Amino acid sequence: MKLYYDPITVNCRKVVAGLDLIGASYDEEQLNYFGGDHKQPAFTKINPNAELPALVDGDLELWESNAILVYASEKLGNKSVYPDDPKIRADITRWLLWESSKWFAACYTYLVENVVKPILDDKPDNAVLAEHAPTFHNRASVLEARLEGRDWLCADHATIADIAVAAPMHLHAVQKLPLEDYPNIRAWMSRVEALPCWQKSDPVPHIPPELLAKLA
Ligand SMILES: N[C@@H](CCC(=O)N[C@@H](CS)C(=O)NCC(=O)O)C(=O)O
Repeated sequence: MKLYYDPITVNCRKVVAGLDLIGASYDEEQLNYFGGDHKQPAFTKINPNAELPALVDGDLELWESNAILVYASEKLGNKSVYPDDPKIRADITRWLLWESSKWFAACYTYLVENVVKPILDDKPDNAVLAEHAPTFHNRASVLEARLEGRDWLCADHATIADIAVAAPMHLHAVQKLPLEDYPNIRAWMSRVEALPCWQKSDPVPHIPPELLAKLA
């Protein structure tokens, strides 16, 4: 398997951490997201959406980060991080879909305003953040309720669902995600952050110092 990715992006961090949790080894090709490598024909012939990451395994060209996690789990036969009990699989599928259809967007506005814009020498737009806040809180409340009395989302240990749902929050401090009212999310995120796969996929060492300085 060969992974095309840039370690600084949300969905690439998700896949790098997830493949490690799964125990999958792979070749890699790093692309430069801010340099626009993902928009070049060499990559868009793999992913016509011009989005990172993508995984190639023989004649399979796979995009969508959550599909990559499911594929690698099944290929490796890892039934710990992707249990084969139909109800647990359905539950994991539900959280993967929720992440990509609702949670990613809920967190992404904070990433754009508080991280990407400063990197591009622009200022966060507080009006955009204020308008978006009810959407974030609506979705965070769903996750907060799910985590009541649970250490992990779908099992008594970390699964690919935890990695997928944590990814959009991966820079939550600099993203300035408003997590004050969500003790269950904060405690769960601390557990995710203690996982070796999460620590090894930290994007910060890959961010050029001159860009990092703009976030200080
Ligand atoms: N649903 C896709 C989203 C992929 C995505 O949005 N990737 C971002 C990086 S995290 C990207 O490459 N965006 C293209 C761009 O900003 O030009 C997935 O989960 O793989």
